[in-house]
Amino acid sequence: MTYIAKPKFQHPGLPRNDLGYTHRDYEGKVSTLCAGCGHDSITASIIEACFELSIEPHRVAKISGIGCSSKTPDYFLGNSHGFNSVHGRMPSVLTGANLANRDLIYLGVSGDGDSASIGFGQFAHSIRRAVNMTYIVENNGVYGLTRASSRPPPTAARNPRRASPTPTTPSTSSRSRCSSAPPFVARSFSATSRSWCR
Ligand SMILES: Cc1ncc(C[n+]2csc(CCOP(=O)(O)OP(=O)(O)O)c2C)c(N)n1
Ligand code: SF4
Ligand SMILES: [Mg+2]
Repeated sequence: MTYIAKPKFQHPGLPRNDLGYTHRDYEGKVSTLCAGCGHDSITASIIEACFELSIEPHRVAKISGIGCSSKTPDYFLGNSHGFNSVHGRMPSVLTGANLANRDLIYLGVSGDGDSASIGFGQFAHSIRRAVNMTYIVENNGVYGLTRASSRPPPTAARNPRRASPTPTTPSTSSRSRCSSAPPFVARSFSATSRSWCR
């Protein structure tokens, strides 16, 4: 995985949370995603939420699959545990880690391709089993990392990178989650990130 380490310097006047940490303590490496990618907005919101909730970084485990979205755990919570697993297999790896250590806070980071295509079964069963985790699906409407491929929950609109729309029934990952009765579901838009970290 490509990365650029961040400089350690920080302004001495940065605000601190109840633990005495600044936002810098919740950051990771410099993102190598495309400039303006919405995934980076989600990363910023996770940093903000963990700062505001005064979460101890060493108590968090970030587990992801494969994709641009699944690269993002490298860009936040650099002092947390993390594992970048296999495409669509984040839920099973996270479930195993959860069985081994129930004291950590588990963040599962995935994409619409990772969770609604190759990993759809794992996605559904992790909810059915009520695995103690926060499952984040960064839905950009495309297989971003592999470029130009239609992803599985198509809308009526054309894939902007493909000439033809996918001719199958739309299914959204949040609708699938609701049918499995998870305890809490939230959905937001990365361009309005201030609203969804609260
Ligand atoms: C088993 C397997 N099949 C296919 C791939 C190729 N592949 C890598 S990323 C990806 C799609 C990722 O899409 P998504 O989860 O939506 O993430 P995004 O890049 O859009 O954030 C695919 C098909 C792979 N790495 N492993
Ligand atoms: S290819 Fe798409 S999803 Fe991947 S970093 Fe670039 S803008 Fe983001
Ligand atoms: Mg995607």
